[in-house]
Amino acid sequence: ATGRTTASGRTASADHDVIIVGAGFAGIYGVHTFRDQMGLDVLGFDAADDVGGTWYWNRYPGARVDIESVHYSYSFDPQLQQEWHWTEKFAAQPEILRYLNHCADRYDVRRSFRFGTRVVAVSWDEEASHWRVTTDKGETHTARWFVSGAGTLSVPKTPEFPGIENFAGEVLLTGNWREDHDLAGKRIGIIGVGSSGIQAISTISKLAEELFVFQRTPNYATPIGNHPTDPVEEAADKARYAELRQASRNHFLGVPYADVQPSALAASPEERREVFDDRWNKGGFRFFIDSFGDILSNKEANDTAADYIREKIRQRVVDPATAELLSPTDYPYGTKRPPLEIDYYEAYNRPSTHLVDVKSNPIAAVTPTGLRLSDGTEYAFDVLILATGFDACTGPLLAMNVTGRGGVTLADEWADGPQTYLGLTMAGFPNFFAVTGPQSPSVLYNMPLAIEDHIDFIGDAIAYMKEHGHAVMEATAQAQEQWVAETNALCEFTLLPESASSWYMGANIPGKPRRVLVYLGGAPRYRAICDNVQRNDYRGFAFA
Ligand code: N01
Repeated sequence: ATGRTTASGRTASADHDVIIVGAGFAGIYGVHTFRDQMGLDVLGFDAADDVGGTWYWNRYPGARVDIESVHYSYSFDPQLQQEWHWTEKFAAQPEILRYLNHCADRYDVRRSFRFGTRVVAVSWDEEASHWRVTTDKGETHTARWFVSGAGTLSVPKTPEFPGIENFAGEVLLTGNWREDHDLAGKRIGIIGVGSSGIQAISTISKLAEELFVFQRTPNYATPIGNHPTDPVEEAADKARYAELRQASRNHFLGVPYADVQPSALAASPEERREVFDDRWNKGGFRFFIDSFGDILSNKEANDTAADYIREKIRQRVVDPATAELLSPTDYPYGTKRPPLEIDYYEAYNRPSTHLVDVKSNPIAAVTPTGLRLSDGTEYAFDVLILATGFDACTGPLLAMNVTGRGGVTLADEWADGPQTYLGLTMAGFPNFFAVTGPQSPSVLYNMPLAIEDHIDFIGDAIAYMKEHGHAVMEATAQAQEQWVAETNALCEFTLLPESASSWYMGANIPGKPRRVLVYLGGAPRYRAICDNVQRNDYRGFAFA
């Protein structure tokens, strides 16, 4: 308990210094930092039965990371990164979950968490200057600081298909897939061809008796280029790990790529093809982020990449009509988050895998035996898989029913889109921190590094408050207004607004305000801004 005198002169005491939600990458590092490095009293909650976060909930077949595992991992413990061995270049979900379990043991974080416990309300107690956190067990706990490590893609989109409750078979959600399901030899229907759908389709196509893919918007998928870890490469990486981490943190996306060429349009067609071929063959996000610097900002440059991908699709898919249907034409490449794939397009060369266009002929209803389209066509299957995405970035925070100063709810504050300062704090919500929150680089910055940076910022901010005897820290309305304006302005320099259904823009959820949810200035610029804020006595924050 932390007794102290509040601004109003009352002595208040909170049960804990910090309450943190989520036991994924953020919660594990958060507990380690706040509890073990800073000596704070920390209580964590997670709705899951154990650690893992995203990698706990997404056990669908084919789930795999799409940033190289040597980079998509904690950087804070040099010994950990030397000792840990990734078996593949891009680890699959079970291996990442093993890694997070190892970390949970290594830093002994489980004892600070209450698992199987969902936070249902978070309210600021003005008098006591602390947060009251209520769980689905009906308990309320208090803490001076509240830290959300609830993630960005953790609230699956609510199914919007009438009749779904009458489906006789199993309905499985990729984003809430907690155990193995035997899909071999079954007839399966899957809705959605985002990153989750594409990974699941590629894997399930190989084992299903029949697979029906219901596609509304085709995607631009490029090869991940996975392979078993090469021991020589691993040794070389480990020998210069610190340097690699530094290079990652200095890169827009948080990966140590350094081959990006300035402009697709400045290159001759031959040079351009050479670059695209090279990045295509190297795999990972090299094609997207390490080919040409103007792909996300110039439509003509973007067209060259989109044409190249469409050509590849035509080469890989035997049936021309299917290839056509799989080729996106009505939005620029990269304005929806680009998926990485293994054998995805080849799945459609199997006679047992059927692509069904539900854009021209929308889904009308789920029936007891399958699915009916608007023109009356029916499809029958045993299992329905929803790979329909998430209420991204804002969803996880709003789901906790947060109420700030003066009884103002976050839902009301954000009715027209998120309002944050640095994508980490909100005016009117003192001592509240959202790790990888909306309007931070989050999903466009290698997540473990983005998380470490935010946890470190929060730790430093708490230390600063303690050092200066401040009870409360809060973003000013003015700093927040400027941040929101800057985030929105940066988006206007990109092609993102041209995509009709991208979750980057909140456009995948009916009724959600269409606002960019990510800071698009890149991780290095963002980190420089945060450093500057800290060096200037937390400019943009008010203390009491
Ligand atoms: O979700 P999505 P996701 N009727 O929103 C379709 C990360 N991730 O779970 O585009 C018919 O991308 C929807 O169609 P449309 C990654 O950041 C990473 O796949 O709205 N279709 C779309 O095809 C990713 O971006 C990995 O027309 C409907 C799909 O469902 C993010 O998570 C792996 C529909 C949803 O795609 C989300 O990916 C997996 C409807 N009513 C995920 N509603 C890695 O590789 C939705 N759809 C690390």
